[in-house]
Amino acid sequence: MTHALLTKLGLDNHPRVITDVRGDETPEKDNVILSMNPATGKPIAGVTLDSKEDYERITAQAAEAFKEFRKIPAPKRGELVRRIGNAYRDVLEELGSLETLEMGKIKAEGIGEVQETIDIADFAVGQSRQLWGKTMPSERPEHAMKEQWLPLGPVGIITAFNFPNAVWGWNAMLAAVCGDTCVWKPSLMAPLTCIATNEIAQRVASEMGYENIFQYVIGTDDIVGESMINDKRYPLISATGSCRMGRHVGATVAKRLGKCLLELGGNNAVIITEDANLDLALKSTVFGSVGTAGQRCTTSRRLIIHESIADDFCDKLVKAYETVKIGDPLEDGVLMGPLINEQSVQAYEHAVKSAKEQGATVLTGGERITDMPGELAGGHFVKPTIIRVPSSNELPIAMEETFAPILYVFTFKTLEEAIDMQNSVDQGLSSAIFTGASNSAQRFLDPSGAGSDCGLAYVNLGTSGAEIGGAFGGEKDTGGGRESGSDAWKAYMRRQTCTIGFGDTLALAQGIKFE
Ligand code: UN1
Repeated sequence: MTHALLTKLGLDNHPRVITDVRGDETPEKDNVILSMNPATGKPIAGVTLDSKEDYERITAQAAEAFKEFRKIPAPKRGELVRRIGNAYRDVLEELGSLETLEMGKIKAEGIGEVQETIDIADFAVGQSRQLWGKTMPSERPEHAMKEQWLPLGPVGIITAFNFPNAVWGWNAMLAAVCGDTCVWKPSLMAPLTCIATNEIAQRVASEMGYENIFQYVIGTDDIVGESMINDKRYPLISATGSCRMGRHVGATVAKRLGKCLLELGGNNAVIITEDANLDLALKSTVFGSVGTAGQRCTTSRRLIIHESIADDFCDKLVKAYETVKIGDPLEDGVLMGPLINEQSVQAYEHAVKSAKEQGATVLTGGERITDMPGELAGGHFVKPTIIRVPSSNELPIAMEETFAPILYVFTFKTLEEAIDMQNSVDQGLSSAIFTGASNSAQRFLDPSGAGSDCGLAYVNLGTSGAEIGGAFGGEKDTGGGRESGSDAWKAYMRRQTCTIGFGDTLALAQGIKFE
């Protein structure tokens, strides 16, 4: 299975990929990392790391290629992206399965993620004919004003392990129609998905005669990451990851006055009012908190439920959690795979322990799974967990984002209190309300800004699973960036205001006379 997948995706004979890895042995080279299967703890393949010199070469190539690529008409760049989207359609299942193998999300979600890249490719094709600027009336006679959007330069794209394909897609598909070249620094936990994804895009680009449009650098934060964020040749760094990482990237890029697009952590809550469709709320909450084993930035981490329905809803939720099939993420019917690695399991255990010490009650889960059968015994499996917060509604650990399937349950009396609780964390990515009352829904979306303070706000839907058509991202410690749909394309271009005189008389703005 693994070998056939690697072959189909062109990774079996790839110069960067070493497929004859056995056991836990690191290949005999210090510039090689192992891509591990989190469901078994066994290596899938080795990948050679880029050095500082490789980084320099790749960046120089991206800068050089940009000079020509920007001259290609935008709709023609759209044609490139259209062909890339189709190339992903051809390997939808294989690429989705590779993700599953490498980072452990279930196959349906792996395929769903590649679909998200295809969707953004389709979106970007249309966008390539709509890189619109405005015209505005000049205050001077015989003058015209307009703004135009111009290609920006090479874009540095830093991605996390949890969305190893689509987050690059959000950036790269738009960047390409905008006329930018891309250099991708993937997570060292998902290098194979990066190589397979990028090779397809660049193969299609090469077929159209465009070289070095899509490149990647696989390396450590110290060598590759630091070089990239400090490098003026990247006018834009788009980075996805933890708030800690984002603070460092943001400060470093700001120091050189570059642009940053940050998509960082979330601590997303679901509010459920007493008049909500509870069946819908239940199903959505299970997907939102257990999907991707709690490793989405949009995962539901807090449930804020009206006190009158809390006990009953928790009973049902516990029952639903206990039916979630945990196992090999490639197997049909499995709903939850492993966490990415042992550190994540430890972070999960630490959060559960802290919650108990802080007075909370574990309603279900709370421990790693030690009796997985066969090969899965070496995997990083944990039980999806529901933790009931003490009636004081105080639980410091719940203010932190733990990248694991832990849902903390809070209760409220008034909607105002619920919205305050929802907004009381440092992050501001995603939020949701389940309610049957239109007034409550509208108060959650209050146009004065007094409702949810997040970048994403859902009504009668869970916190995860955004469509690509909207702008994706969040406020506060989530970093403020917006990716994918709406007008997120503007981040990948520079704006120029053009004022054109077409008469023979000098006219100064603000009516200034200078004679
Ligand atoms: C992420 O977890 O970094 O809204 C991205 C969602 C997905 C994207 C998640 N469309 O859950």
